[in-house]
Amino acid sequence: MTLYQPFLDYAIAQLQSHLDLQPYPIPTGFHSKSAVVGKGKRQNTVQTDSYATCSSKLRQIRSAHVDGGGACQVLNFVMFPHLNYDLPFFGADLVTLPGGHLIAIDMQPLFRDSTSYQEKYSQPIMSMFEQHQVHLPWGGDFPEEAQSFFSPAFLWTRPTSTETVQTHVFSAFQDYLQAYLSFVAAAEPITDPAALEEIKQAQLRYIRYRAEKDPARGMLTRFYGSKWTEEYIHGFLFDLEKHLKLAA
Ligand code: DBV
Repeated sequence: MTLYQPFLDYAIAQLQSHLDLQPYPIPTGFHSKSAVVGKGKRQNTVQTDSYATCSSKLRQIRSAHVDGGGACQVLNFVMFPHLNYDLPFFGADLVTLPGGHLIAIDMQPLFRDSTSYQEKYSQPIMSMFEQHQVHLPWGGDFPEEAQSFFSPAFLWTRPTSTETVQTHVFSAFQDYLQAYLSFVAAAEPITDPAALEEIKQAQLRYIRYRAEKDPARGMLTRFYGSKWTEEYIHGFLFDLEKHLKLAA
């Protein structure tokens, strides 16, 4: 059992009970990848397992779970809505490296600066956010250009103990996931062509940013090489552009 397996198990169980899940293909060679890294006593196997599914409102639900034993534990879990919904993205980046834990959990907005969007998708979760922030204080240093992709309810924290991850972070993850699933349940399809175009542009902006700035690129490249890593990022983790090209 790894640090983040209970998070993934919880998420999958919730998805199964609340959504009409359908299979989502994982490209060949990306289901599970492992490599032996380090030398001598520090030699270690690092395995990355992928999970993917989808539903009538969510285009892609996917995770990358990296198990590098004591040296590295990561769960990156994202839900990407279909382009005919104004839903935010659900994003969780749960990272444990020798230097410590780094936790990002959010419902990342399509339209960061729209008041009506914030009223719809951030206001309802602000009290939940504030409750969790008591135990999970702001984590400091944060890439400036990433700010437009996060909501006012962005939980960004660097817990100093693993126990905090297992208790407070896990509880926050559960609450955000639950709240997201209720937004999904309430979401109605958008049909206005101008609104649809804005959603598509916002989704592309987000996905391009994440693919280009993926903070895991360095780590994954070290483990598995650059060819595998770039294909994983563009062909699976952030695959909207690939799918739009295939559909064109
Ligand atoms: N992050 C991912 C994916 C990962 C992943 C797909 C498969 O988007 C892991 C794995 N995140 C990961 C790792 C690190 C981080 C760090 C391994 C540590 C990198 C290192 O220290 O070497 C939020 N994640 C981070 C950081 C941020 C985020 C801000 C700190 C790195 C930095 O300061 O640049 N999550 C990240 C982010 C967005 C998001 C920027 C979005 C817009 O959702």
